[in-house]
Amino acid sequence: MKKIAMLLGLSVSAFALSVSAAAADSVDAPSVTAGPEMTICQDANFSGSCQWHQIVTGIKWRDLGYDLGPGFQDSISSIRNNSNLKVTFYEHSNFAGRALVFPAYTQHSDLSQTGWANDVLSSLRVD
Ligand SMILES: [Ca+2]
Repeated sequence: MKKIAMLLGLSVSAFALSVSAAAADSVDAPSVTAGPEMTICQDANFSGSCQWHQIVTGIKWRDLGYDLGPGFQDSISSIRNNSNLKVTFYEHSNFAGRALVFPAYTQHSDLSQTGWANDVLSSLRVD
């Protein structure tokens, strides 16, 4: 977190809200109020190799190895959705397998805690 904020020169403040457990499979905490709309990192705690993306309705990335690059297929370990849109990741390409939903302004800093979603995500959609 600090590393990202420093990299971007942003002042980031965390919310202290609670997330409804029913709203998503495994989102651990609300995210931040400033910064890139989506952060995807290969390691936990938003470290390792990361990418930042703008989020718009209608994004359909069927194969993260193709859409983001081969290093982001079956390797993502932390995700922040800092947009006002719902982002859904899938276990397999073409939106197959289990889904991991990130409601607006949510994140998961360590996907290994989900029990299944670490190093397996392969596609995503923004509806
Ligand atoms: Ca990883």
